[in-house]
Amino acid sequence: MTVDPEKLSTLLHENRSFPPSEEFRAQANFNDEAVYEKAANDPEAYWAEQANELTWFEPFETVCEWNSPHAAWFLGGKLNAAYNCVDRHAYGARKNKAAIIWEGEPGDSRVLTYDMLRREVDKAAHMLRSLGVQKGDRVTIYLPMIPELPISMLACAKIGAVHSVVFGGFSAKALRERIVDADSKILITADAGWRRGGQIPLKANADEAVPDTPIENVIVVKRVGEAANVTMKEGRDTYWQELMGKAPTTPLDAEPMDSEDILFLLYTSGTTGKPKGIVHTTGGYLTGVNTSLRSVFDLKDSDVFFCTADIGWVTGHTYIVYGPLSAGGTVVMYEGSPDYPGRDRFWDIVEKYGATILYTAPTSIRTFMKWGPQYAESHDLSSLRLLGTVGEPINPEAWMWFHEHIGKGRCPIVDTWWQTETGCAMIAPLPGLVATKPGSATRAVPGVSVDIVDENGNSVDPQSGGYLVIKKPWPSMLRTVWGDDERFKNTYFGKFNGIYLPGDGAHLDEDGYVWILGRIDDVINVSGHRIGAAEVESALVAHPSVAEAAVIGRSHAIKGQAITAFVTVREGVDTNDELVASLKQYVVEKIGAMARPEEIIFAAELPKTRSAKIMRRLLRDIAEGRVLGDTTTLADPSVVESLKTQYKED
Ligand code: 6R9
Repeated sequence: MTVDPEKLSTLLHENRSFPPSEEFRAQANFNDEAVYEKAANDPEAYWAEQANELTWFEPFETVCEWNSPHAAWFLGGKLNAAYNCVDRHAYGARKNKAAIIWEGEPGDSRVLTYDMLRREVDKAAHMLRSLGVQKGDRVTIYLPMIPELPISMLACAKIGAVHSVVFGGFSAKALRERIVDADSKILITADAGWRRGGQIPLKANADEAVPDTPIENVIVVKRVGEAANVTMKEGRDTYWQELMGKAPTTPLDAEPMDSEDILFLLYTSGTTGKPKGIVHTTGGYLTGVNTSLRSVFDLKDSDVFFCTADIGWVTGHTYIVYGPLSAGGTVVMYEGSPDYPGRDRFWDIVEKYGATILYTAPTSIRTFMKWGPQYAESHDLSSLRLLGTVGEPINPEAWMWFHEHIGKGRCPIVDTWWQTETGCAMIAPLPGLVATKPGSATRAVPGVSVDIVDENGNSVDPQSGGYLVIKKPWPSMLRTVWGDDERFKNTYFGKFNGIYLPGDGAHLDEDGYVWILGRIDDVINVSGHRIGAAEVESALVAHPSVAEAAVIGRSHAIKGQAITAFVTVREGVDTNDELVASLKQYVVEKIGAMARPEEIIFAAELPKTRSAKIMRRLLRDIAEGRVLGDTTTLADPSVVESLKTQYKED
């Protein structure tokens, strides 16, 4: 495995440290250092204790069964995720507490108390049942960031249906692929979504995606209204508002689910062209995410938790829906873009709703840095008490900017490393216990054991990079890849037997802190979004002018990484600007706008090893203008020379 030496040396020189203040420590939910040791000595006892924070219809008998690489948690237990996130609060002391504070991009807003949320979820659950949805059926949800999105997810959970949320930025083709893979009969979408004042044509995309899939019913939330100008297909499409109007208002009993029943699928990119449906189950996932809110995010009843992610990604699933709501918290959910109508929109929201915890991505922080601190300074941010980041490694400068300009030097920052597959934060400080260092996610949370190993699976010396691994099962781990258990085994457990391989490189410092160095596989992280190089490549090679394509991520000051595509065209094709535009558009149509290549480089040939493997490392070196590494395995060294010259000219 190769580690970027420049990156390593910058990180090794980072020695600022920020211990928790006495004040923060004193009030923190987790403020006894002994929790780490206790959990390490007996992880099952720790997780069982955490699981008992949930409401179980029937208690579990076995904490964990590890049939490597298959884990099962809290066996014998029965519970329901929606009951835990909604009913137990709505029928209790939190009845009139705000569960979701929603802000629409145009400035409209809606507050749902736990009681109101319970009514909506029950109605939606009745609606789904009336359309024939049964326990175990998959429901695909393709919605903008509007309250109907968490309501739909929770309605599925309430009746034991499996939701598969597809991010609204995905194209019709990507949506279709996910519908087919999940074999969903129902699609919930909206006429359109608002983004920077413009519309995202969700219904039009759905119309293109649905034909010849198993979808029988499309439920359409009217969000934009007239202006969206949609056509409804007779016998297939019905407005959400119409169905909800007809749905019974009687409370609906939650389906008692086995702990290991599937809660949801969420597709994520891997190293092949086909996205993986990550499978999460009920008891383990909910235990993990609920614990995370109380431990890493120190959630209290008085908190207002603002997570800026989209629910279409795992961060939104865990830290807008299941985590905060299972813990009885108040979440702020924002529909639109951070710069609409002005660049102070997030700060306006923090001030307006008195957000106390803000969880966002390094790419957003770098954008705010570029815009300057004046936008944050024009708002009262004194309600904030804790900040968090996720999605990619945060560079120490961005961390310091966040600390100074948003946290005003007094809010701890939790840099949380995790993945769609892990369900919730795995490496992150407990803010009342762990001193933070800018750029490090610090150490594994209690009950999780991480290590950094070499090719042979042996722990590496501090300061030399290696593969990040998780050595023992944890409750919120993925259970399999939907419909492809072989892929699950090979991808995550193939390299080191029985040890989970996340696909990230990392190193430890002398204090045992983990520093994540980024992906070691061909997954590109653009603004915190995971995009498989192979997915973009297969989109490109489907274009009639393309013979071959190799796609890499190169470092980018704001996005973290940007996509560069090296393309060989077919005989006789002109490599002009028009073709560049057409190729970029082609990728947008196949995957979505977030996968649009930043640049397309035409190459007469791609550098390959003698066994015909494309040498992406070399392409990355070329794109980042670095001195080239080892080229001895190259079949034809002249290919690289000509590419280098050409890249400079471009
Ligand atoms: C939650 C989420 C997972 C990949 C992961 C890693 C990168 C996420 C990070 C981080 C460094 C952090 N990543 N958080 N890298 N520090 N705090 O983002 O899930 O979309 O599945 O992406 O993101 O490379 O492997 P997902």
